Amino acid sequence: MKKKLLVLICLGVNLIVHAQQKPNIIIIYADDLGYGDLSCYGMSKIKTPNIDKLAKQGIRFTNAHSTSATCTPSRFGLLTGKSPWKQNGTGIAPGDASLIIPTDKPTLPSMLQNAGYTTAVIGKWHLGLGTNGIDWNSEIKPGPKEVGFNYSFIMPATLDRVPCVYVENGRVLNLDPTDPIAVNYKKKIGNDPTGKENPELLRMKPDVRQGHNQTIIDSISRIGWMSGGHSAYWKDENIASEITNKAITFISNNTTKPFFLYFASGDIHVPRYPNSMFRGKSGMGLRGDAILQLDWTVGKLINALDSLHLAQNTMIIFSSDNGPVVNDGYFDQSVELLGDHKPAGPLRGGKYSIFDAGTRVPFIVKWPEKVKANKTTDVLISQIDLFASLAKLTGQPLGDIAAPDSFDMLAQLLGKSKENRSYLLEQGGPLSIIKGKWKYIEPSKGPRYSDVVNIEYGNDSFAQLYDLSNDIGETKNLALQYPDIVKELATLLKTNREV
Ligand code: NG6
Ligand code: CA
Repeated sequence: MKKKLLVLICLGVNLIVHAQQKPNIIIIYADDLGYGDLSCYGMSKIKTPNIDKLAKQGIRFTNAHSTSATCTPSRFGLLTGKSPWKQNGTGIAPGDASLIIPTDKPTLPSMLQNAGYTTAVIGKWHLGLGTNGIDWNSEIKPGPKEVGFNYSFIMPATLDRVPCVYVENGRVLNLDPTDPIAVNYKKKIGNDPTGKENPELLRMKPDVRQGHNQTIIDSISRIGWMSGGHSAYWKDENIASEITNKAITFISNNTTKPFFLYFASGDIHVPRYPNSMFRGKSGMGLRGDAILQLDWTVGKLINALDSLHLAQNTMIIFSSDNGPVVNDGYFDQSVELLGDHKPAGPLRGGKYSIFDAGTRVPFIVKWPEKVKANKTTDVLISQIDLFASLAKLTGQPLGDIAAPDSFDMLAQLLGKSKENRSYLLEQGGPLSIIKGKWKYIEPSKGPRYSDVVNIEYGNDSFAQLYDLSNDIGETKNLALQYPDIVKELATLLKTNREV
């Protein structure tokens, strides 16, 4: 009898252990962080010890890509597993855009909910909210909750777009109902000062070639006009610590069941106004200071996991939504103080670009339980693959409608396979495709270069073909030498752009 009881208890314990075996999953998504912006990816001017430690304890990918060279489409691809160029309206979203993620199809967070995860998004959203205009003064939906996040604490668009307020679980935080919020992207509303009319109130000058001179929030003028909501304004220098604290609270509240945290840092997007702990500390201007703040954030999250004894079975995936830009709307001294630092490392282009710096980004996976430390891999992988890979990891079927463009790359994420994605598409203005060593960029009419952001877009009216195996900087166009490869890749690209 006693023996039977013991067996039963053992079985029970075993079941519990098994039930807990699914790892926690955290995606830390930086904003505009370039391939060369971390010391573990070759930056020498400042150090990013916490992110470097992640890489040391896990796998550092050197050929991982976001889908797109800007924020909204990359995030759309990450969360839906669908290529953003297959849906209209997935370009950079204004601050009053409607939600662009369909609520009737599986998403990365809803798939993980089905697998038993409690899910949260904390940080930058930039995927639209509501359906036909947003009333910021009542419950804002559909939004994160309707696409599968149990908890949300978000900056609605970008740091440089109004409204500059946090939205927690569909409600503007700290809103005074007697001072309601109105937002307009077409014309000025309300009497709040703007950068255009009151430049003396600003802590950094907007580059008016790029707008950014509308309503002033926290002494910085933004894109778009807003009135009301004064008690709800965020303070730029506190954003990093506020969202980090929210993340730590979420983690602490979910120690007994698996959780998924999509942590979308506002760093290092403009306007850059990191905390006084970091301002002036990099010697590289506010952009460098924001990199230090991002690294601090990662350190805080790791410490929280360590102290809750969760680190061993938590999978952390660190990456960036698109490549680097130095002046993206404000004169914040980042250009003047950049020195010889190369935000894109050896790559050509930057944010907005179809050259590789637009989409080839830092990508690190750490999961002590299953992933061997101290590895580097050049396996070709896309962020869009996280959906199918994490579905595989958590035993979720994808069915016909989920994540149509996501490939299962779990073995690669865990360092167990070196097999490249068979090919991969990227989006700048035009599309490009990488297959093996070859990269083909389709012809396009857009400008080749922007002197405003000082970035080569990579547009050309002729086809471009580069051999990335010995020309990672895309300097020699080989299209005329290899017409058959151009033809093959152009056809493959065409088939993959269609729905
Ligand atoms: C651009 C903004 C830029 C930035 C970007 C979005 C202008 C001229 N430039 O349109 O400042 O906000 O949008 O960046 O308005 S992203 O990382 O969210 O895609
Ligand atoms: Ca971005």
